[in-house]
This record gives sequence, structure tokens and C-alpha cells, in this order.
Amino acid sequence: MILEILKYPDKRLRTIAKPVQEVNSEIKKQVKDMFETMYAAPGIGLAATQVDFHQRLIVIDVSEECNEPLCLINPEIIEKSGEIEYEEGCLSVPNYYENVKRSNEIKVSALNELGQPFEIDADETLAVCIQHEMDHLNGILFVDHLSKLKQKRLKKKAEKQSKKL
Ligand code: K2U
Ligand code: ZN
Repeated sequence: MILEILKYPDKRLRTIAKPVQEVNSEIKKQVKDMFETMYAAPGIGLAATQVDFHQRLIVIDVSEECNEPLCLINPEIIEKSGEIEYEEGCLSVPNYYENVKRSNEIKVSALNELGQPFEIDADETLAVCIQHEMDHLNGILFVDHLSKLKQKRLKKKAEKQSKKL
């Protein structure tokens, strides 16, 4: 089912997600619902924190045909190099895009949706997306990487937005 995506500056987006203890049927249902929610947004990534589920679980699909689903449970970056600047957006911070600098190549270890450990070498968009989603699990939003001035302006705009609704 489609889940509700929390919107900035919702405090729940600042929660630190806990490691997944066991990839049981509850986790498998959560993965399924997060993929459905991500494709419907549409988005190329979604972290459990954004749908108010505070465990370390990410779904991603950066493919053109939206047919390469990637699920990362308890992801850890074990190597990183290079630097890439990418104009990022966020489903929790609608209509706001800014350049963010991140590592361009990363090696990530995680469990897949069956609970099996695997490693992935990512670069470019996939590397950016994985780092963006892993930030979510640590309560970090891409806007936190921006200047204080830009954050102040954005917060005022977002609060005005939510008052109007
Ligand atoms: O909110 C999210 O975590 C979904 C993000 C993931 C993402 C952010 C920045 C760069 C890459 C991925 C996206 O907003 S999903 C929307 C989107 C779709 C296509 C290209 C870029 C962003
Ligand atoms: Zn995001």
C-alpha cells in the first residue's frame, strides 16, 4: 500500500533509525510498501525514516525503466573516494533543489530483502542516492548540507507552505 511521506520540517524526520534485527514478514511487507510508495511518488530512492518507520531500511531504483529495484537493509559504507556535485531533491522537501557534494564512488555492505549479506560498488547517481538515503536513516536531510542562510530561507518558506494547507 502507498505510505504517507513525512514532510520537512517534521521532527520525526530527525529520528535515528535502529538496525533491523531480523528480516521477518513485517520487514518484507514494509519493503513492498516502500517500493510501491517510491514508484508512485515518483522517486528513485526512499528511506524508512521518510515513512515514519524507524529501522535501517532503504529502497532504490535509479534505472530508466524503473525495473531494477534495490533494497538495502542495515547498509554500511565500507569504502569511499572521489567527489561529485549533484543537484538533489527530496520527497520530504518538495519543490526544492540544490547542489550537494558527496563521494563519487562508494562500496556498501548490506543485507538484501531476503536477509542475505551482499556488497555493492556504486558511483554517479546510484552513489549519490545511497548516500542521500543513508543520511535519512541518521536524521540528516540534504538541506542540512546547505549554508545556514539558505536553510533559514527554506524553513520560513516551508512553514508558510504548511500554514496555507
Ligand atoms: O527523498 C528521497 O530520498 C528521494 C530522492 C532520492 C534522491 C535525491 C537526490 C539525488 C538522487 C536521489 C529523490 O528526490 S527521488 C526524486 C528524484 C527523481 C529523479 C531524479 C532525482 C530525484
Ligand atoms: Zn530524501
